[in-house]
Amino acid sequence: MSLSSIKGTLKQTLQKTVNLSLSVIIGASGLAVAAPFLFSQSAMADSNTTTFDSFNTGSVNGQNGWSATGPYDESIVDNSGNKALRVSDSVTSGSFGDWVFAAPLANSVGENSADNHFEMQFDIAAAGQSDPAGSHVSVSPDRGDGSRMSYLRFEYQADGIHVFFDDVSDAGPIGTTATFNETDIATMTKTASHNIKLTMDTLTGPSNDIVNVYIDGSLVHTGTSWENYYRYDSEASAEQSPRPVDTMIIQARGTAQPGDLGFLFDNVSLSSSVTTITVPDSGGNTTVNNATPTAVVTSPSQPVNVTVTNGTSNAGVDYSALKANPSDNFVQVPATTIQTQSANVQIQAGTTVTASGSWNGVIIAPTVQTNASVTIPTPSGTSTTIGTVIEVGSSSVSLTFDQAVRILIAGQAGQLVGFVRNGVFTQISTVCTANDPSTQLSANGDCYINVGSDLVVWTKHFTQFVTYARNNNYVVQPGDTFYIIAQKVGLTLAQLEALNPQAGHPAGNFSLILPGDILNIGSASAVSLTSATKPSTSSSAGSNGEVLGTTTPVAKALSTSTTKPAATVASAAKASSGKILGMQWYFWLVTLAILATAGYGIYRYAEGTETK
Ligand SMILES: [Ca+2]
Ligand SMILES: [Ca+2]
Repeated sequence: MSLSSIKGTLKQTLQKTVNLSLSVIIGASGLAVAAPFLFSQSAMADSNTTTFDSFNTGSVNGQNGWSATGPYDESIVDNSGNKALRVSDSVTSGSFGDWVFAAPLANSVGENSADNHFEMQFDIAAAGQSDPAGSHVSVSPDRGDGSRMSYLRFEYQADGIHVFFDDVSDAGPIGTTATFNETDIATMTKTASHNIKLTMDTLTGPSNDIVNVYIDGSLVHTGTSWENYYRYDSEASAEQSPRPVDTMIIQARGTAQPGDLGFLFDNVSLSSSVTTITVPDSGGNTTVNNATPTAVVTSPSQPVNVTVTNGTSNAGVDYSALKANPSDNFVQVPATTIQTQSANVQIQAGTTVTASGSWNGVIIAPTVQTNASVTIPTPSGTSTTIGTVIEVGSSSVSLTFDQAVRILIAGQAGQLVGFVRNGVFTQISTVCTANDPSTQLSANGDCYINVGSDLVVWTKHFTQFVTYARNNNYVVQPGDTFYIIAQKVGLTLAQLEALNPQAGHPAGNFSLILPGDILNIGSASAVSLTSATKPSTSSSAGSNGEVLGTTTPVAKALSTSTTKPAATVASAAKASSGKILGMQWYFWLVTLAILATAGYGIYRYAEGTETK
């Protein structure tokens, strides 16, 4: 049937001119192909899709499982073979069971059902362009008798089709009157078709169902269901419990607008499956696992504790419901703890998380990565051993925070630590102050501190974090001098000498070392492998004599060699550079004496000093 014949059919039916757009219906059919459904692995999951293309024109009632037994303005219309369902508010009623119902799923979705994740998706377009403001239809998940568990209303207004969402707040007990919260969630153009998807997770217990509404592929709203209306409101006393759903109802209630053309529906898909999300309980606690890897946070104030079951893939915390605008790339989050076997992340209350680009609001829980996934710059003659590599945040965007986040890496106290961003390794060389490191960190800053047997990083960004150790042994390379080695490994000359009293030829003669000699450069220490060549630019105001005094022998040597005991590692290194100069002059004189009395050494300490 051609567009003109659709118009003719509608004109016959409605006695008015129809302005049905060809592009609207074609557009509607085009969207269906690109609208995949996500299923869990549940054997119970099922789905159905209706294109209407095999339907007969006229009422949808009785066709392929659809029903519409009331005297309403609904009909299958045809555009050159692409058929669609048109429903208007030309006739309205407060009844339920006789409205338009989609072909039901085999498996219903509900708190007491095997499946607890429901999706309904469809294309919708204006059937005409001249319906007056207020013309509307509503669409809801339902079980076939009008027991709606959520609600979307599409309503013509001067600036387009407004989409209203209603959910229910009712804390109970039974007999309490529910409050229906209506939100105007979107305004869609009237001249194009739009794809609508509503997902509903019916989680066990009150006040915790999650309903998400997507328009043209983008999440536009997150709310809850009508579960508490059925659970508590006296209107539901005949059956005081949340309803399962297996279909979708299309209806028009309220004021009728006779002659309206209403809306076209096409490519209606329904599905049931097992949810992949969990929500915090009344205490804010939840555990994620492979079946439900995502914890969804809907309260902006309740602290959340997420425990990640060991072995969970793609565990994450979804804050998208807290975004002021779903398209925002930032969100303010409540106090959050994410506990995994290898790490513990603590985000402070009220922290704003900002993404470097478009972001779905999900923070991926710390995940252990392979050691081979990072490369740490290692000076020749030395080797490093990677302890733990964890990735946290997002694999697609960089996440930053306006308040420092605490990341505890279990069992890694005493290790060196750094992070990898965009493939570039950066050592975290600043030691945190013992208290309130938030004030210590600049934007994108980091510091670390040993806490018991664990290593804690305070940071304002998420990425890959790496703990590692430098091996004690350094193999003397051709051209090396004590001075060059000290520079390579980030020690002062005095520290290197203190660690190697038996080095040199003869022992104690540091001016003569040979390739292949083994020097002790300390183990994991507070001293940076790279600080000698890449001096820290963080002029931290913090200090931590305790850490310096309680870590490795190298750190102890450092704390005794510096003239500023309270200085941080970074500033201590700087302070000791003056000492290096002092030692250089001393050893220069020694070297001259050695050269004068013992002839030429193959490897001269003086080489190092000449470069200063
Ligand atoms: Ca169709
Ligand atoms: Ca629930």
